[in-house]
Amino acid sequence: MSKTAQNKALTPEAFENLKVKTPPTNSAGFGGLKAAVTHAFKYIKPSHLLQISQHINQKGGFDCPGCAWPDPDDERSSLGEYCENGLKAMAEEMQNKLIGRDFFATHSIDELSGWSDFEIGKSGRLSEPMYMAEGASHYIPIAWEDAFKKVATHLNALKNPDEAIFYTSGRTTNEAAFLYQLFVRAFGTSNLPDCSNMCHEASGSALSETLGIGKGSVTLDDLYKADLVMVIGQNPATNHPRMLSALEKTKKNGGKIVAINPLPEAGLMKFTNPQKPLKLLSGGTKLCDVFVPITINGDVAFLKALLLKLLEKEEQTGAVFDKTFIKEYTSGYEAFIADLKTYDFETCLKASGVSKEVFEEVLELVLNKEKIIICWAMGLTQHENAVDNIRELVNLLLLKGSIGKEGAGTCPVRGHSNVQGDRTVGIWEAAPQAFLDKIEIKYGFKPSAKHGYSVIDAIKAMHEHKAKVFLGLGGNFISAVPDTVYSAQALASCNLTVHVSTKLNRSHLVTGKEALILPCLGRAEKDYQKTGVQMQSVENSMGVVSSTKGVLEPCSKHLLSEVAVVCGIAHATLKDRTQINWLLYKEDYGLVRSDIAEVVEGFTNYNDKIKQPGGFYLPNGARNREFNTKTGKAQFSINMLPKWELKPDELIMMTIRSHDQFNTTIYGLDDRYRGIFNERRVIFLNRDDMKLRSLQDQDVVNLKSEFQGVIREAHQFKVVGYDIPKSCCATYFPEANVLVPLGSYAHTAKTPASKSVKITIEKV
Ligand SMILES: Nc1nc2c(c(=O)[nH]1)N[C@H]1C(S)=C(S)[C@@H](COP(=O)(O)OP(=O)(O)OC[C@H]3O[C@@H](n4cnc5c(=O)[nH]c(N)nc54)[C@H](O)[C@@H]3O)O[C@H]1N2
Ligand SMILES: Nc1nc2c(c(=O)[nH]1)N[C@H]1C(S)=C(S)[C@@H](COP(=O)(O)OP(=O)(O)OC[C@H]3O[C@@H](n4cnc5c(=O)[nH]c(N)nc54)[C@H](O)[C@@H]3O)O[C@H]1N2
Ligand code: SF4
Ligand SMILES: [Mo]
Repeated sequence: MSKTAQNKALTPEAFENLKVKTPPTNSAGFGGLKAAVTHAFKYIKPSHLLQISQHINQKGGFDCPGCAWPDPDDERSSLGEYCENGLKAMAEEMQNKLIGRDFFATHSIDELSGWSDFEIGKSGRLSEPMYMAEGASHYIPIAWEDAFKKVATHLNALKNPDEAIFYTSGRTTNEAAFLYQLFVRAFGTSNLPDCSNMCHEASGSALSETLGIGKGSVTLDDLYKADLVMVIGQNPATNHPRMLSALEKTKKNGGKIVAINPLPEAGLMKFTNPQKPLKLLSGGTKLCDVFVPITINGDVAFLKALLLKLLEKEEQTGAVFDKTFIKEYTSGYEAFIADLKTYDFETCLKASGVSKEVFEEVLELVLNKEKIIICWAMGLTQHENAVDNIRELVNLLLLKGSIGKEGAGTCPVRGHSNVQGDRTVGIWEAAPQAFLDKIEIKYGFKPSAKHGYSVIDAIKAMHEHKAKVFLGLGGNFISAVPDTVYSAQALASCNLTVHVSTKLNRSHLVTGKEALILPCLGRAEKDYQKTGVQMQSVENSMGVVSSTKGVLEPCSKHLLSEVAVVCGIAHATLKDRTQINWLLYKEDYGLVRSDIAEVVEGFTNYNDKIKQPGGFYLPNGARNREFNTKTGKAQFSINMLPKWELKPDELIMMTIRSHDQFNTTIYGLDDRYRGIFNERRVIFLNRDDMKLRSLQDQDVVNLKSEFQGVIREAHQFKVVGYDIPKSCCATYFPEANVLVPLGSYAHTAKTPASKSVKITIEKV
């Protein structure tokens, strides 16, 4: 009998062979280089490795498909502008194994779903389009034109365009993303959920409201020039490794660094730049001046404690706040101060879990520094009060006048390599009317003004049979979203699920009645079209748009580019319902860029500017103290302390990334910087909490979360005693996603609260 959707969606509950070592305090250096090269050699051809390493992140080369950390504007290192995890991302994409009709004839989806995510990912690159018929057990080959027709037939059979969901993951280039959202809007819906909904959506909401732009304000150069950089809720050594080289420069220039994190993440403590061989001898740079071991979700409380003390000192000395800035550029100051005064310092500090000594050290720095940058990532955005976290840190920056000046500002560190660009060019279920108006003027149809489904809403809509076709441009929806069991039922209830992908993943196994896998080119591959090899473009975390052009031959001749897939689907679906000639765009991507230049702000002369080595900066009001908010000023905000409480036996759990994964893609089974080898089903626990529960290292436990009366369970995790605050614990994503309730998400932004899941544990 066929496995149920939920059984296929869950990661197998089998153990590998856990080894635990003392976590290192240093990061990168020889260890990182060695790990990356050894890893890469296992999966790709040596000649490919050489070509990749010469062109990745070089001007005129291709953009690393890893994270969105920017490349230096000036000189780029001839030793290579990439990191260990960039190389791993490439090795994963350029695997020398191919999977096609033989693979799928041999392995049923039931069988594949019993494989671990690591095994699924290592099966190879998808090499031809595949189709799964209703009731079938195996995928079979399908011709591209037939696949397009199949999608078109399903879409056109819907009663209402809002019954289709069009998901995007953040690797998609500007050109493909623009065409995709154009197609979706021409089809008649705004249902464009994306990975951003689960990622920095809360940053976007909070920053738009307070500073008038949903992106960060700093450049790399600012980071070098800051007096103080606060890194909150972020693990750069693993997730944005080259950020450590930038922080090393900050230090060299005399800047201080504070890390606020429940875990003493390795790279923040000490870093050896692998591109500076001499540093390897001297043992690296101590990066972090103060480490703040905060309790999970203690950030608003900690920031409030800081704000209260800053206010106290300002009232005593008048020398703490930037009063000229506040007067000229901000609004809401009085109300904000009045509200702040209703809080008690001791209560706030206690709620943050931070000691007075550590607090004083941070206070000293914040009091005395003028140019402050705050960097953050998922540790702040994946909570029910995520938007408050970010608004509160903006309050701090505003008081210090640390916005829109050299060496100061906001730095939300983005995840996927083009997640920021995708949003800029229109992947947004809640796009502003001004953007929709421009589409109407340019293309002569009226896009739906109704907001579409975000990820959470899309899952509910599928579950309630309000949505019946799911199409994913990249990504691995079922493993990335919360509440795996409910979400699997949602996907399985669709008439058709379609994934445009480079590699096999679990989402291909949790199918609708019918399913398609449409394989596409990767970043490093040459994109041959009628007018020659095409260049594309991406935007990094600091708003720089640059070109990316593949250098390797495509791994299979049956692959299409994402642009070609989108054009194929659009043409088959819309026929002559619009005046848009879809098939022309795929012959020359310059035509797409010409359109973007007309429709999206900041892209004038796109085709010329993209040729500049290193790309070009998009306009950024906050960077120039132009605040595009309701009041035209930077907005102070009022944020409450979060109100949650733990029952006596409960812990608060964050779901985090290991060093050997890119989101749902599992590179390997180690988490070297945390001393974990050969296992992913682990739970990091405070040793006192272990004692309380009579647990020993390596004991096997089951996890349970209860939310609004519904119990969710995840079985078989091994206990690891770790340096983590009391009552806090950590597991890896995606294994623990089954415990994240769909109904627990950030207010305003709807980011799943996957960093604050209340759980209980039970020894097996
Ligand atoms: N190699 C690699 N690179 C990646 C990715 C990857 O998976 N692998 N993913 C990419 C993507 S899409 C993203 S969004 C980014 C993610 O980058 P990160 O946000 O760095 O990733 P996470 O592992 O989710 O780590 C969150 C960090 O926040 C801390 N944290 C958790 N809860 C709290 C809290 O309440 N308060 C504070 N102060 N800290 C907290 C955790 O201890 C952890 O250090 O990385 C991108 N880059
Ligand atoms: N519990 C928990 N859940 C989380 C998070 C968390 O911290 N905790 N983090 C959230 C975050 S920040 C994010 S961004 C999401 C990530 O969600 P997604 O973006 O949906 O997931 P990824 O794992 O990045 O997607 C990997 C798949 O993308 C495909 N792919 C890779 N490269 C390309 C390409 O160039 N083109 C195409 N078409 N496909 C490609 C491959 O088939 C691969 O299997 O997960 C979220 N989920
Ligand atoms: S820091 Fe990010 S973008 Fe840069 S090489 Fe590493 S993974 Fe790639
Ligand atoms: Mo992300």
